[in-house]
Amino acid sequence: MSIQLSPQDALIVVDVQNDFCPGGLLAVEGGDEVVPVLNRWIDRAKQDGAMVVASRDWHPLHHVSFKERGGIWPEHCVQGTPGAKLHPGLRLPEDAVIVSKGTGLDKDNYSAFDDTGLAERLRLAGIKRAWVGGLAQDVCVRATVLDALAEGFETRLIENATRPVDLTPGDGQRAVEEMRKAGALVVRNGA
Ligand code: VGL
Ligand code: ZN
Repeated sequence: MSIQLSPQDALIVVDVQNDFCPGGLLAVEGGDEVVPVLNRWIDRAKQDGAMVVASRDWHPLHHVSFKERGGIWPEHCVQGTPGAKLHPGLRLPEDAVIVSKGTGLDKDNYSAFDDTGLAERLRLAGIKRAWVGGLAQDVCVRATVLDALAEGFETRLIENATRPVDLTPGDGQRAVEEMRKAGALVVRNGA
């Protein structure tokens, strides 16, 4: 494809972690299929001088979002466990910015912008546009895209670089529509 990025663009790779991939504790169907797509976008970002950000869900044991605490999710992405590691196939550059979220025992964060300082960091770097892909489409990608828009970034969802949890069938498609209505441009082509 021929999309041109620039130093005013940031690629935000959301939660591409083992636990969200097949075999993980909160596996998203086809979750690992986003890896080669995102690797092409990472290459493009590096070539064009864009910033690469990777968020990770990074929960303490007994996190409030877990079923044992009355939350809706099975235990997942516990700090320091293999499941919390970024997918080994993801080729992040050395200067990628890593953002950890969901680190408080009693608070969950779905968005890579929530309590992370990411918006300020992007603004300081002169970033105007955010391109978002990763997992899961209807949970943390959705929240990240909506926050990126609210923070004033021109925001693009890389739809084919996402997969939904679909706790209720159709959640993914509804989330895409919601992101579009909020002002996100939805792109599907590879980098
Ligand atoms: C996520 C469920 C629970 C996500 C995180 O990254 O989409 N989903 N925690
Ligand atoms: Zn989580």
